[in-house]
Amino acid sequence: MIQTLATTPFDGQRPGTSGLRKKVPVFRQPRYVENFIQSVFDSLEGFAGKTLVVGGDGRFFNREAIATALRIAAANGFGRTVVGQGGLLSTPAASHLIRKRGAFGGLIFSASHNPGGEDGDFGIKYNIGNGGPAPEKITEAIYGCSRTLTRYLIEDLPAPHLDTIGEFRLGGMIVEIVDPVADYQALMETLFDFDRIRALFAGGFQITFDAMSAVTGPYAKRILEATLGAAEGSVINATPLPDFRGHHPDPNMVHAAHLFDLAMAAEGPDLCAASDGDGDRNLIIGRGLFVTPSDSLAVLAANAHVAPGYRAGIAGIARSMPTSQAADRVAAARKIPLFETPTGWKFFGNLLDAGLATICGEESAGTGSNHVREKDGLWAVLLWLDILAARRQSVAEIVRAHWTEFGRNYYARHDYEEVPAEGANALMAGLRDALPGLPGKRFGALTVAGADDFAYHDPVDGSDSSHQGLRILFEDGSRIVYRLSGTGTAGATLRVYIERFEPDPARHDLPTAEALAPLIALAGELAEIRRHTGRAAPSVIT
Ligand code: G16
Repeated sequence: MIQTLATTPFDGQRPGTSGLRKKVPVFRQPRYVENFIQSVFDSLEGFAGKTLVVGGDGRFFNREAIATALRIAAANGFGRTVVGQGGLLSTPAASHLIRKRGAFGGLIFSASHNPGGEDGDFGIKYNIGNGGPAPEKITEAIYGCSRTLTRYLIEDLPAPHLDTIGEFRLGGMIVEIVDPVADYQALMETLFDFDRIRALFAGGFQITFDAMSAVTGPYAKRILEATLGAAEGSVINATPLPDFRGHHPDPNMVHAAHLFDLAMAAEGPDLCAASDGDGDRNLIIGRGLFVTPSDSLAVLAANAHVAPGYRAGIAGIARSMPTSQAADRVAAARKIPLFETPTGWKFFGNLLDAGLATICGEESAGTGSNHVREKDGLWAVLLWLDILAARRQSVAEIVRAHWTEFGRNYYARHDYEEVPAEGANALMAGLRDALPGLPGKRFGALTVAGADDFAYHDPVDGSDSSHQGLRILFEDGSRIVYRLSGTGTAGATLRVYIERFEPDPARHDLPTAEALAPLIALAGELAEIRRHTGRAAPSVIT
């Protein structure tokens, strides 16, 4: 029976860069999940009898939240929900299922790379019918609904058990529990030359893929080991756990430092890779060489045509504004357009739908293509493998050849995590005020060519997004960018992105910190980072 229960709004249910993210205890408050999901449905129209895809990354509270969501979806009139077995679906696999099933949309339960467990983070994201994150127009409507909500609808029957594959009835709705890997694997087989990659592994190529005790374990085990023949044990931390074994499932140089050490060993694997909590991010380290996400985007875009799914070439490349300009050089050389968007995968959706861009990427370890409408960690690893198999060179050889051809964009991101919000806001406000006075100023060898607060005009739907990060551009092509993260759950996180272009191959082997030293010092001075944050050094450098 459908119940209509009274409720009152919660403050702060505004989706950020990637859905609503809060601490688990916040989500566990009575009516909190109910309110948000009802607000999502209240902001939408025309879904009666339609299909909703539901899945999550397996973190603590995943099953409870999904059970609640199913009961609310049934009460609101969805005809069918397609749910990954065990409540698991990687974010890219959910995106694919939405597209494949012609679903109205999907709910993804994840806080991505943020830590899990009872006191960790949780999140809910709504994706639209193209498979991608809801655009700002919808997330703002959800927020609007959450502020005036007075009731929610819920089916009073229990949701079916999530572990048994098959179809079950929940009130007027069918709940279909599916294998989370099968459709995704089938899609990958259309994009890449699996025989060629199989031959690569048969020839002794070694990979270590760290699933970080998160959702990609079952995907990587079945695709890399069972199908492509990577040695058993190549996929480590392959069982999704509610607390990710107490780690941050964030594939960066801090939380996956052990992979870096492994890859730097003389006898290390040919490729070390990892994905994050929900499977949309990737880390790529070849033996002896870490590949920055920005470089990875550029290399993948330059070589994608070797893979069957991209043989016809790519229509364009899109990158988020703070991502390095390495991809711009590939686009210019190949005479294809380059789109610079605000941070957030949702900004790529229109470009992909319109066929303007084929490959997209972000400095935050995300790369993807028009095969789904999310970034895709395992896809990036498979494309790297296909390129390695086709070119018969090592990761380091391919990246060095790329730098020789296009030049090298030295790049680093400095994060100041969980700093007081007032200090972070004051830093941004002070710097924003100072921007008009910067052009023409000289700082040592650097001269400011321009400075602005990045704004984006979407060429497809004409929407505008302002205040997307402060940019200081120098005459030699170097850049410093400042942004406040939209995905943190405590205080504020200041991100400072630093980049310098080096055309001379003789200077492509400097340590990044050394290559960027003058810019790093200047970034601290210009924004008075220490005064505003109280921090002498960043908490994470990626
Ligand atoms: C999300 C978004 C990405 C964004 C990243 C970092 O990734 O989908 O587009 O680049 O957050 O955002 P911010 O700098 O605002 O923290 P994920 O993997 O967390 O969903």
